[in-house]
Amino acid sequence: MKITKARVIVTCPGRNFVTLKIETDEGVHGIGDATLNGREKAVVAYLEDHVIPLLIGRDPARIEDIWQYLYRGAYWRRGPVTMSAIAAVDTALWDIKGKVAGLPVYELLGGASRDGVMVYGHANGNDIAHTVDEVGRYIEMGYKAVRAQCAIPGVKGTYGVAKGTMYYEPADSALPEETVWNTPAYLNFAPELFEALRIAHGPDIELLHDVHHRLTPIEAARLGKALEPYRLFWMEDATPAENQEAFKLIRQHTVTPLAVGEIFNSIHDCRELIQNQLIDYIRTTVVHAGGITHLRRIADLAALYQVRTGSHGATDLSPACMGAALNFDLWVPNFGIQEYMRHTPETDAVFPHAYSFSDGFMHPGDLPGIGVDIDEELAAKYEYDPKQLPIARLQDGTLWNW
Ligand code: GCO
Ligand code: MG
Repeated sequence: MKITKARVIVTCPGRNFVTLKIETDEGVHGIGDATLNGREKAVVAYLEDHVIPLLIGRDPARIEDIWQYLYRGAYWRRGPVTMSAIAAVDTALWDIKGKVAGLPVYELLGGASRDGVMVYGHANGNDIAHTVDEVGRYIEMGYKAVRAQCAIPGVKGTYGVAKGTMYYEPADSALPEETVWNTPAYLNFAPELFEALRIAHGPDIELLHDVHHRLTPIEAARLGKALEPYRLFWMEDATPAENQEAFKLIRQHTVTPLAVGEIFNSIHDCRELIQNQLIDYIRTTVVHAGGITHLRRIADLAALYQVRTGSHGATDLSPACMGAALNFDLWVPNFGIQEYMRHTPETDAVFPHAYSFSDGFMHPGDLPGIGVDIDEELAAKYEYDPKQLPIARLQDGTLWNW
């Protein structure tokens, strides 16, 4: 079998998605997500100009060799653009291999390790009462785990303010919106929020929280300690993690479990965090961390240290990524949880898929491959629409971390 053609499809059914479609001389095709939120066109160019010409004529069965060829062969290694492009190729090739074998990708990886994949949803509120209600709504829908984010009183436009409830997109303007960040107000407020959530919803529901890189290590340590009575499933991205050693400081002060890694793209970004047991969950995902082939290496390293997976699953990842991720999750022995922010019906229609949600768990379905396809005719109706994530500034105007 040979790769005869590969194309990049850009569509915006409410938000931008980049998809690579690889076709073969035997009529089998595969797709992979290549969406890099806010920097979509960089991956399109990387694929079209530098990757697709290298694929034509290759045997799509040689997934590992093609991965190594694109990674080592480029001379330039790592980085979100490179790794998202490689991920798209890798995912499409696993999709093809599954279709050729007549098996879903989780069967190729070694078969199911569990019956379903526990997912968490996003509850956002304008104040504590609203957030309590929103978490309640997710519990009613069957969720066993919910991420809770809430606007901080008196701080305008803080992260987590609900612009919509079930569907919202953080990247929502052509030029970045500017928001204000206030660490002391947040640190005072966050424990109050989780106290209210435990009082309202009891001890069993899993609660998660995303700090979005807003704290310094010692502030993160203080927050982790303050949240201990409310038994979080995890505290996510408490501080920027380029400096992996920073997590030592957080770890020394708190037993709140730590999750990090949604913006990592290589095993080297998390190697020290994992080997030094500084985190509990690794959030690298198929599309931004080099595809199934590389994510498997990260998960295997993590397993040695009882670190579990908790892949990023916001809507800036397309259903093609979600299908691949769910196949991965169903297999991976050290699975922890999967994020699941629901795509809009428009997006679901562009990407027909086999995966499903029931009572807090998801299943990738049993279609051969990743179980997701793209309706190209429908995709063509939604033109690319530039959108960026907001930025955060401190009250004195200093640019802060998003
Ligand atoms: C998450 C992410 C989202 C981001 C989005 C930005 O944990 O799902 O941090 O909240 O806003 O993925 O690209
Ligand atoms: Mg996050």
